[in-house]
Amino acid sequence: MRVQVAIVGGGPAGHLLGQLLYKAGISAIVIEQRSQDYVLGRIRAGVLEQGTTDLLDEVGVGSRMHAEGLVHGGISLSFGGAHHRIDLQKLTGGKSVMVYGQTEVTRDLMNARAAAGLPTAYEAENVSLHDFDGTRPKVRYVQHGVAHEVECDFIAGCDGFHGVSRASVPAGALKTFERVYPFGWLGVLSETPPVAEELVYSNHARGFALCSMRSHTRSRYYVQCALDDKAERWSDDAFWDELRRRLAPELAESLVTGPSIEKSIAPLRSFVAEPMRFGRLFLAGDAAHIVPPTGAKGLNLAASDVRYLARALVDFYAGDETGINRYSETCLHRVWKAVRFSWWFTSLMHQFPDGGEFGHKLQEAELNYLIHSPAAATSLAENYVGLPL
Ligand code: RFL
Ligand code: PHB
Repeated sequence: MRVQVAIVGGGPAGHLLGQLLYKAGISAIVIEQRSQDYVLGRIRAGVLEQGTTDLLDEVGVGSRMHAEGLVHGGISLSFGGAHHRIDLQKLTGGKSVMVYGQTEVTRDLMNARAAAGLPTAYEAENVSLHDFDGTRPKVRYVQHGVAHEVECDFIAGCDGFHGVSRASVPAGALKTFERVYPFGWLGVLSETPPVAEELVYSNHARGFALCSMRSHTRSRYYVQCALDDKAERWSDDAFWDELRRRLAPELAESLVTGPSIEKSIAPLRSFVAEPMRFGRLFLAGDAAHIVPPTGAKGLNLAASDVRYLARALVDFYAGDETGINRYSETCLHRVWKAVRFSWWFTSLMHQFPDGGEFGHKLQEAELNYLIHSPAAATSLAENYVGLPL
């Protein structure tokens, strides 16, 4: 098989790139190691920046998001027994975020891809990348026991943090930057109405908690947990008790609980690989960088990477190589700002083993500063809704 672009990884980055290229008349295949159901079973992001929703509109998959997604003009910060609203809309000149699950974004993109009859290889095993230091790269894989080879002009490595793409770059050609946080997030999805109309980020002496949602009847909650904790160790009741303890009393009292539909633990990490291009291989999304979920930036960064990449490839086929040559630099400029924001928000909201009383007092002072100073709140708000592309 021959295509212009072989996309390795069929998560949100890979599928969104596939749709952008399709709209631009560039041929591509998406090669995904898991089944479609497995990819859609992973519960992850929930908050989309306007730049991301604009992109989904641009590729023609925005209608269900606009019908079912929830537009939020604010978030709350909870600490010291009370919660305080940050008015994102007022502070950013009218911007808001869209609460719509990553699973749904991916489902909409997969459906559009299938409806257009575009090639996708699910359950691709032993995916390997070849000759991307020249002009005729290849991707090989085995699907249902049959070996395949795809010849292409470019490979887009959209296969996440543990994928094969970044690992295929020769040692020494990439520099990596990493911070692993000394805790994780235990997340629960439940068919219960959300405790508040908007998201609540809570700093509590027992640890961070986040109240999020997928709809008016489906909630997503997280509590900070130890790195070596196991989701199986948490009964639903133990989770709800712990969450309640970490919320301001007024919220805790109105929390509606129910059986969990999903329960999992995610570690928190900041990671960047530079550059994001090696020859004809381009890394995008979690394959190139990871941010802790506190700022809700991971999926949005994946979307901005593939937006830059799609535009660069369109320019390349029109005879202009500037975009592909600047791809890494352009992405990293935005990536590092999101890395900074996610690190800052994580540092502000979590309990650190070595934080001590001094650390906690500093967090309290900064939270008070945030809710009383429009300048400080504006900095949070403009990062939360998404910095300009
Ligand atoms: P993904 O989603 O990991 O998809 C990569 C795909 O590649 C496949 N793959 C391979 N395919 C072929 N060959 C191989 N060798 C392969 N190896 C892997 C995988 O099966 C997978 O299908 O990366 P992508 O597309 O870059 O998307 C990134 C986002 O998933 C991620 O950044 C976000 O989920 C992060 N994140 C959040 N981001 C937000 O913008 N807003 C949020 O509110 C938000 N909340 C979160 C989050 C991540 C979380 N976890 C679990 C880390 C909340 C959580 C708890
Ligand atoms: C989520 O709904 O899963 C979510 C929302 C906001 C975050 C992280 C995760 O910052």
